[in-house]
Amino acid sequence: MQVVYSDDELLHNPLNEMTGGEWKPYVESPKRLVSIKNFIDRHPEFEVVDPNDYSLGPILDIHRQDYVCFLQSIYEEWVAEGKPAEACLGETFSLPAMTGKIDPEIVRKTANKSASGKMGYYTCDLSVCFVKNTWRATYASAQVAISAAHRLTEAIVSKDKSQSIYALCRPPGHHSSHQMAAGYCFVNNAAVVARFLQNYTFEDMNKAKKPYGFDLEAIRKQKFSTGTATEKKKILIVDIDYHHGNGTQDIFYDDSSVFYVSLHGSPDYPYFTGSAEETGRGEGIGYNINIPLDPKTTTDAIYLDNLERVLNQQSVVDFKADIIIVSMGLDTWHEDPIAGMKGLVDMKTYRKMGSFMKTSASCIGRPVLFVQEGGYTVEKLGDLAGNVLQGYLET
Ligand code: SP5
Ligand code: ZN
Repeated sequence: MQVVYSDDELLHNPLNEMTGGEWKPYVESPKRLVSIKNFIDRHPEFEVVDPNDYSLGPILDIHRQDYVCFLQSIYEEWVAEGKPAEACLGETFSLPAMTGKIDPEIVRKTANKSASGKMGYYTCDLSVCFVKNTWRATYASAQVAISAAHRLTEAIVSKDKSQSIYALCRPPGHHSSHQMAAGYCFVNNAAVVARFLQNYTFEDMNKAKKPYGFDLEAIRKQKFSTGTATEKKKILIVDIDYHHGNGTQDIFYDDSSVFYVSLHGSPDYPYFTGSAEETGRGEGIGYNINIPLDPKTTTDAIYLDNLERVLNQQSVVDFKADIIIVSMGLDTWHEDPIAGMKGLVDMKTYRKMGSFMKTSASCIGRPVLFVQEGGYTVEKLGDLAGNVLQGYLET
């Protein structure tokens, strides 16, 4: 299996975050990726490949232009205002209770007058922190995912025997929505590739592909394009991160061409989303399934039973997805420092998660793109990721 990875993803390295009323070392650390990469390097069934550069085009198919400008420039503006260089963090958030009755365009203009205003407008919690190279790492993470989608498409077009790939992404993506950073996430990598697979023909992808070389100024000036595909592929996103992927759900909530399924711990972060009653809106009704699980009582068997059941559920099978995207969080593991289900204690469970992505009725015979999300037990991450991927490969 190919693994797309870039060293640039290590450059986002905030010192601390505010968690549960305390300053703690930033949990979403570059060491996470190093741990997974070490495992990958030691196992010959994996081949690490570099990303290419597909410009901002695919990112702007998901995220608003003003939000992407914010990601690109907020850190410099923060420092220029004389604020601390080690932590650019929100302090006052634009909740509907404060701004809901005002014309949204006026709120947007007012928010954009200061760095703190922008942070409160475009972020929603204290696990979002910008440092000097946050945008550089975020851009790399998105290009890693997009490159993986292009390679997977190549395998599909040439009818290769192996149609799976792993995007070793960091920062993660699933809490980020059209114009919001949240929960360590800045760009929603899984959502970006879902749309990229839908909007870009293989020829569009080939045309958009450039050698990867990060040049901040060049990217600011670049012209972006989108794809020309006329027939939308159907994408099934299976989110097995411990946390509910509120961003991914929000992005595709009205959309019947992307089916979002999430298993997650509840009650827990992000606190306001993830209920089983959230089933989609408008055209999207029926294309969103949430399975909240009690982190205190969920065991290996209960977790696997729920995953297997939903992946064999009639509505998901009838969707007849063209491609499966797995939002692969590894923070369900019982020892996770900020998450974890108490009863998920068996590494073999992760192997079975991987094998379901090949054998279940909704996934069988489909190409699979694994996108890395959360997971914070640094010393175990290599084994956890490896088990999911090997479970898939060995089935
Ligand atoms: C991608 C991802 O996994 N993001 C998760 C972001 C979670 N941030 C807030 C965590 C708050 C958890 N508080 C738990 C305290 C444990 N002692
Ligand atoms: Zn998570």
